[in-house]
Parts: sequence; C-alpha cells; structure tokens
Amino acid sequence: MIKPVISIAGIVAVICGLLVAAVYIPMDGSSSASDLIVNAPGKAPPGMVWVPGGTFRMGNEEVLDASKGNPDRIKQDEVPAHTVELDGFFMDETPVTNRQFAEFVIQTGYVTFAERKLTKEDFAARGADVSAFPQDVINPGSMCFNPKFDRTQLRTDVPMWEYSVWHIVDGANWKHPDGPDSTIEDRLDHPVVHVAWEDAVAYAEWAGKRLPTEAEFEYASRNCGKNVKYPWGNELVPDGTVMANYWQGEFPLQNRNEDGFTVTSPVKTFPANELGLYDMAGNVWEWCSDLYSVDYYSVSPRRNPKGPAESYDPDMPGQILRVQRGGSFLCNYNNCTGYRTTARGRGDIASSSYHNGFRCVVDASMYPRYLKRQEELQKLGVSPSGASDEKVSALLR
Ligand SMILES: [Ca+2]
Ligand SMILES: [Ca+2]
Repeated sequence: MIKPVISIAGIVAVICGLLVAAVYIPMDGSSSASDLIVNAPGKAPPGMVWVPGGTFRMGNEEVLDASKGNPDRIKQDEVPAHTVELDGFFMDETPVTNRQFAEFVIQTGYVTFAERKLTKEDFAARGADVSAFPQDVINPGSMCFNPKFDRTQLRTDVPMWEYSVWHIVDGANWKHPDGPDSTIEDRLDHPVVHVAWEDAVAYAEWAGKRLPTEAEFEYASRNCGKNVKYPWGNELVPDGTVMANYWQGEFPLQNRNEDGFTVTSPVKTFPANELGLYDMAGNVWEWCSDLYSVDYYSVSPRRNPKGPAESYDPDMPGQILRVQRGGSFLCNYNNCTGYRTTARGRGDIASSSYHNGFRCVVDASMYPRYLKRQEELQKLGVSPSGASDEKVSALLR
C-alpha cells in the first residue's frame, strides 16, 4: 500500500477551492466569485491559520415547523440560509488567552470595561437605559453564574430565562474570573473572559488584527462553509467522545461534567476542526465585529457581509448588541445549543461576562500593515503566545 503524503494545508486549499468551483452559480450578476481571495498573501502569522475564501450557504437550511418539534433549538435568527461569498483571511487558532491578554495590558496599561468605576453616563453612552439604575456610580464588576440561584423560582419557559441564574459580581474581571478571590494564575492558557466588545476591539487593534465578521466565523467554523452541524461533523458526541467544552446535563440544575470542565478549559484541550481551528464551539462565546439583528439574514449582502447598520432584538430592546459566536461552557441541549455552527449569540456592548471572550483575524488587505506591527511588537519583546508566567505574576501583584 502506498500512502499519499499530502499536507493538511494542501488538502484544505483543495477542498475549499473545489467548494468555490462547485457551489458558485451566479444568480444576480452583482458580483463575481472568480475574484475572491483564495490564496494566502504570505506566510501565516504565528498562531494563525489561513482560511481560503469561497462561497457558502450561511445560516440554517432547516425549515422551522413547530409541529415537527425543534430538538436542536434552532432559532428564527439563523434563517433564511443565504449565499455568501467571502474573501480569505487568517484566523487565530484559538481564542485569545489570559497570557496573551496580559501581555497587551502590560504593554499598554489598558483597563477593561469591567475594571472601571463607571457612571450612569458611561452606560448611557453605550446605549443602556439607565433610568432604573439605582446609583450614579457603578462598582466595577461583571456577570457570573449564580450558584445560589433560587431553584424554586426557576422558570425555563420564558425568553431570556438564562439570565435569571446570573448575577453581577463586584470585582469580577479578566484577572479574577469568579470574583475578587479568584485568579487567572492557574488559567493562563484559558481564554480571557469578562471582556466587553470594546476591550476585544482594543486588543485586536493593538495586535494589528481585527475581530472576525460573523460570516467569517461561521464559514471558518464549518470548515470553509460545509453543511456541518458542529465544527467536527454532524454528531454531537461521535463514538461517545465529547468534542468541546459545553454543559452535559440539564442546565442549570445538573452538570454531569463529562468533559471535565465546569468553567473555561485551556485552549486546544479539544480537537481542532479541519482547518486547524480550536474551540470554535464551546469554551467561550466569541465577539464578532457585526452589530446583531434578528432578521439580518433576510437582507444580508452576498459579498463579505459585515452586519446591519443598527442592532435589533425584540427581547433586548434599546440595547446596542454585537454578535457572539460559538457557544460556551454553559451551552447545552436544553438551553442555547450555541455550539452548533449556525447558532447566533449576541451581547450588550455595555456588558461582559465570565463565559465570553474573542479571537482575531487578519485579512489580505491588512496583511502588510500586520507585518509591520508584528515587527514593532517583536522589538518590544512581545511574544505572540503572550506573557511569561513571571510577567503575569508581576502584573497581578
Ligand atoms: Ca464543560
Ligand atoms: Ca468558542
């Protein structure tokens, strides 16, 4: 037997290239897929992989029919599926880790949203309705799971019920994920959490990168847009193997913890998808650049969609919402099923939480600028994998 030796990158390029050739059928003449960026503009930045451009059906192809039930908990915002053409881009292999975020903070002195003593005006400037705020100055803090939630009062049949088991913890932030008494020192290679959207953008700009668009995230998660329910295929637990960090059992009453993690897990604990991307499902929800609107898929442009001009969600009226993707360690079958490749999430820009992080991308147009930035950061002694244990300890002291 002769085993052909083909690199994973080669296979991916071929698969994605074929997909472009096979799927693209010009419909409206508004654009031509032949000029999509498929080939990488150069060597992949450290810790990133090239996602070749292509054409795919974004969203969920299922026709929602209440009489047939909805075991996957597909939401109305995932339909209609629609054709999207994307240029290629480099994507971080993993969510940004505490170690990487620490280096950013060491270099810049950046203070995250959750660490700031904010006023009503700060929240109002980010779209929040502050009329019900009890005081003018809001203590620094962030959203955590409330293990002491009232089980007798739990109702899971109302919209947004998940929030009833959350609470804001004073002093919770990226350095103290469970509250002031907790630390990241034993979680340096876990995704950073408690980052608001503006914190994620600040990091990305510093690194010479940007947040992915929602379309880029879904396309990459689905291995260049393949019709797969999960980044690893169509079965949630193939051969009994849990493939990502999510919640096994009935949320929020029972966590069987079959994957070994009740909160975040170190990145790369679970297998990568075909492109070499880790944690695209589960672990933490990841901020995207787009504003969120429930009905965006009906009006989304075909080429490189970047989201609506205004956010809209009838369940969260008046709030400015940005898309989050991929689901978190809290997602499970009776709750959000956010680990499905087409599942959409969203977050208020004036908020952060303990299951929410991000990763970055670099597209072809940014690549030359990125290389210059990478050189500058190298001169400052910044490693792409983040700060050393010693540097983080010094920062936390
Ligand atoms: Ca878990
Ligand atoms: Ca994730």
